[in-house]
Formats: sequence, C-alpha cells, structure tokens
Amino acid sequence: MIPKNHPRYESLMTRELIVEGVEKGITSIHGLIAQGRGEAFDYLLGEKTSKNALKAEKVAAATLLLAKKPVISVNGNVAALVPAEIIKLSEIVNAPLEVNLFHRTEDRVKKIIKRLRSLGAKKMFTKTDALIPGLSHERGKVDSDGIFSADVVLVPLEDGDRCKALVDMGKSVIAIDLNPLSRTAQCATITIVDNIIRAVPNISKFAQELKSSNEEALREIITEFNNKKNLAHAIDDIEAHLASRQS
Ligand code: PTJ
Repeated sequence: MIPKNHPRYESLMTRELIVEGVEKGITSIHGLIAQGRGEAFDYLLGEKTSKNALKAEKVAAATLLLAKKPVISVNGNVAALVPAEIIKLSEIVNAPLEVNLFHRTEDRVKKIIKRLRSLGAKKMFTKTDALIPGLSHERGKVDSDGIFSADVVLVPLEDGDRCKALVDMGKSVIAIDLNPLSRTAQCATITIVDNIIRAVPNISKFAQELKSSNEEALREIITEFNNKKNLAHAIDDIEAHLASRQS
C-alpha cells in the first residue's frame, strides 16, 4: 500500500495500474518496459503538461471533432491506465474504440474489450477482417469499418512501424508519446508529448469547449499548428527543465 503523502505517490500509483494490468492479462509484459521509458521522459519534462503539449492537445481535439470517421486505438497500456477517460473522450468526439495490439493475443483482445464494455464503452469496432498494408499479419489486423477506413486515428503509445503504416494509408495520426525522439513521435501528423494520464482528460476538456465552434474556427486551429516545430519545442522543454535543476 502506497501512502498518499509519499512524494512520488502519483507516479507510483500509475506504476501500480500497469502492474495490475499485467496481472489481469490486459497489459503485455512489454508494457512494463514501455511505462518505464515513458516515466524517464516524463521526469525529464518535469512531470507536467507543457504549453506545447497543451497546444497539441487542443489541435488533436479540433482534428477529432472535424473528422468524418475518427477512431481511437486502444492497447494494453491504455486499457490499464486510462480506460474510463478514453471512453469519455470517445463519447465526446464520437470516435469509437478499437483494440489494436502490438503483441497481439486473442485472449488479451477479449479481456480488454470486456474491461472497456464493463466500464460503459458502447461504440467499439471488434472485427478483424482487414490488414494494414506493410505490416506483418498479426500486427496489421484491423476492422474494415474501424481503423482501416478511418480518416483520423488517435494512437496513444504506438510503435513506429504501425504509425508510419497508418500515415502511408493517408490517415491523420494523432500520437501520444512522452518521447519526442521516438519514430512514432516523429512520423505522426500530430504528436502530443505528454503523459497519457494527463493528455486524454486534456483532449476531452478541449473537445467539450470546442464542440460548439464552427468548421472554419476548428480548421484555423489545425492550420496554425506545425508538428515539427512542436516536437522541437518539446526538446527545448527538456533542456529548460534540466537547466532549471542545475541552478
Ligand atoms: O498492448 P500492446 O501489445 O499493443 O503493447 C503496447 C506497448 C506500449 C507495450 C507497445 O506498443 C510498445 O512496446 O511500445 P514502445 O515501442 O515501448 O513505445 C511506447 C512509447 O510510449 C515510448 O516512446 C514511451 O516513451 C511512450 N510512453 C510510455 N508510457 C507512456 C508513454 N507516453 C505517454 N504516456 C505514458 N504513460
């Protein structure tokens, strides 16, 4: 039991969620490594949402609201860390969820779908009747009505290959990745360099605020955004945080 007054309470609780996810058969054992890597980058970023991340979160909300067929991809880490929050976002922006795993097993897919449904997820794509071109059979399995035909896909904690394959299909890919140097971060259309724990509720908040905006106003938010610049700012944020710790 982690005491609430522990100085690293939130970070340790997040770790507990991932461990619990592995124990329940929802999260891949590799998810522990991914979380550790994410934690290291979060530490370097000061464990807070930067101004630049907030900007990307707002652009992500506008992109999801403008999309004709948005889909949110859920993996084992997402299902462990933010299941209720991702369902809420899915409802606000009308983007059904689709379980799409890197280390795919049918058992884990079923368990994640069951968990999401038990928490109230209604709109989900659950077929696997299509393949993302350029990926191995297991990793490329998707729903023809879901990720395969989506125009915008939100892929939190994705691997670089799949992100690239989705971009190559002509989709707008929104990635959430604490590592601004990862292949996913570099290839996505919009990269949110923030912890998924903070990012998903922030996107939902922006989506609520922007829901009544007209198409032109939403387009303006998107056109002003430059992902390469935003990634460069994320690296500046790490440098600035490290410099502040030296003085
Ligand atoms: O459930 P599966 O089988 O689909 O597997 C999911 C993981 C995440 C294990 C798989 O996709 C994987 O191995 O991912 P990688 O290649 O380790 O990449 C994960 C990326 O997410 C890394 O760049 C991490 O820095 C980042 N990351 C980890 N935890 C968080 C995070 N980004 C945001 N928030 C986090 N909590």
